[in-house]
Amino acid sequence: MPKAYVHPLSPPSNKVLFGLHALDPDYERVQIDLARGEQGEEPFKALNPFGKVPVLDDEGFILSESGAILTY
Ligand SMILES: N[C@@H](CCC(=O)N[C@@H](CS)C(=O)NCC(=O)O)C(=O)O
Repeated sequence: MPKAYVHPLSPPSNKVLFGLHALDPDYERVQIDLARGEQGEEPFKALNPFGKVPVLDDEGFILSESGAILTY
C-alpha cells in the first residue's frame, strides 16, 4: 500500500492527497509534524534529505516533489 508523508497545511501535500484519493484511495497517510521540525530528523530525513513534504513511498520506491509524484 502506498504511504504518503504529508502535512495538512501544505498545498503540495494536499495536491498529492487529491491525486492519491482519486487514483488509489487505498493508501496510508503519515502526518509529519513540520512545527516540531520532524522533517529535519530521522527517519523522515532518510526519505527526503531536503526535509520537505510530500513524500511518497510506493512499496519502497521513494519519491519527493509533488509534481513528480503526480506524474508518477
Ligand atoms: N516543490 C516542493 C515543495 C515542497 C515544500 O516546500 N514543502 C513544504 C511544506 S508546503 C515543507 O515541507 N517545508 C518544510 C521545511 O521547509 O522545513 C513540492 O512541490 O513538493
